[in-house]
Amino acid sequence: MVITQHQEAGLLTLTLNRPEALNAITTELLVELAHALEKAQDPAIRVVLLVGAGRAFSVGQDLKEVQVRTESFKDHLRHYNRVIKLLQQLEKPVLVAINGAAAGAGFSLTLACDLRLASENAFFTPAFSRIGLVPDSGMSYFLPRMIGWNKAFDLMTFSPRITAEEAFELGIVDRIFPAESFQNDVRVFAQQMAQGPTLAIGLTKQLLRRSASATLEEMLDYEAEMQDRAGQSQDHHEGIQAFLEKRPSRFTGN
Ligand code: T3D
Repeated sequence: MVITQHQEAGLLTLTLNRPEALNAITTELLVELAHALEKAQDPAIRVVLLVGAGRAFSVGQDLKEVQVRTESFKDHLRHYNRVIKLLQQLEKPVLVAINGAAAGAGFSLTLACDLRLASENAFFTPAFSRIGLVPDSGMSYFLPRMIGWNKAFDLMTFSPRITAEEAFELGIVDRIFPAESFQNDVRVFAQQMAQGPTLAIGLTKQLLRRSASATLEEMLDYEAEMQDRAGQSQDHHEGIQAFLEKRPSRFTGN
């Protein structure tokens, strides 16, 4: 298996497990990842965490595999696109831990997740332009929305290496943790999130996705619809009770 899975108290950790190849992405990896994300719809899973084994998150498409591939780029990209859509459609938070390099489609994968948690040693590079390709796997969608058109164009054109700190300043990275405690810090962060109001967080994710292409009127209606769902949840009831009883909430994600 090139995607390994570990489930603990509502947190599903999916590991890109080709450390000897810096988690370069193969068709096998994409198929396994898509399968794991489909299974992550299980309500018992409240948060998904994507990590890379070894010293990199992922260096993108395995360029050795490209040499022996017979299908067209367009056909091959269906495997990537399936994964990107599943990451976005999951009605629960998807976190990604970036321990080292995130290059090419490895960078794109991180952009499709909801929060990027980086080690201070992490670095990012679009990489596509260096090998005469255009950005794919959603990079041209997510990056301009995160950092603005001109910065996205600059990064995607020149493919510099940007450090975790630079990515944080740009608004790509959401948290930076020290390298020596990275794994533990990420696990604690993710476990805490998995004990939160994950149903409401999942609905918030849907709101943000819709807002990328909706009018204010459409968003006001959609917010009302989502609030109706959140307002009927056990978590909302528990949140009110906990507030009135002056105690911490015990959310279940229901
Ligand atoms: O359908 C399609 O195929 C289109 C989809 C495209 C999606 C894409 O992701 S295209 C972009 C693919 N990725 C790249 O072009 C990145 C290439 N790698 C690099 O630029 C650098 O390796 C990094 C900046 C990511 C990391 O640099 P560094 O100095 O930490 O490591 P390194 O020394 O360059 O690489 C270490 C080894 O990993 C090395 O192998 P060796 O010499 O030790 O045997 C290198 O060849 C290998 N490696 C790195 N990236 C890839 C790779 N092998 C296969 N595929 C890679 N993408």
